[in-house]
Amino acid sequence: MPLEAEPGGEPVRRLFFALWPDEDVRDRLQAVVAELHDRVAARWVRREQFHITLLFLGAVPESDVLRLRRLELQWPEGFELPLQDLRYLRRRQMIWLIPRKPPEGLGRLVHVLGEGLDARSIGRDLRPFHAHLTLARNARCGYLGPSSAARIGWTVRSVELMESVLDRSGAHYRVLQSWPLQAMPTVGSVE
Ligand code: 3AM
Repeated sequence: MPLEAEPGGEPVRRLFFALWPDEDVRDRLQAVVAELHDRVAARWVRREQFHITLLFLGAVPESDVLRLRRLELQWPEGFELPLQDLRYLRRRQMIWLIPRKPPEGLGRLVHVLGEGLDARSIGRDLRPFHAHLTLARNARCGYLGPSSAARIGWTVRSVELMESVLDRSGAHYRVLQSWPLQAMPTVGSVE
């Protein structure tokens, strides 16, 4: 299905699925930005906007927004998501924070979500998923080097449906719906 707005004038909203960090993870992400801020010219993502995009839906007609908010899927288990590596994408002028090895749980989640949307004929961007958290855009820098702060352990327990609202100052994101993932097995539990 195309991502463009439906013909006929039905209102559309710009939506995507994402992982939305808690305040503690946001603090640590902000510390990474603070460390880079003075030596890299860039448009830094604001603390309240940090997220990891899982699937981009684009312009969704209002009638599908309700269907999406009521989405019921066999959600997989939550997982640990370590974000260790800074990556500078020179051509796109972006700075990403990425997991060195994306956890299997993350791949499973994106897969379940994609299959669930396809089964309901809800259109989405089909480009392959690359796990990353965008820290900056319009970045001009050389080698970033390791960041002492970039050892972020994030326990992912939920998945979010996000709305992106564009205004003159850029995009603002808000959580439209959140689904808890299955509880993780307790480490060290004995039969
Ligand atoms: O989380 P990041 O910053 O990587 O780049 C946009 C942002 O991703 C991406 O969706 C997230 C929230 O806007 N995005 C925007 N337009 C897109 C498109 N047409 C897109 N991703 C895929 N296709």
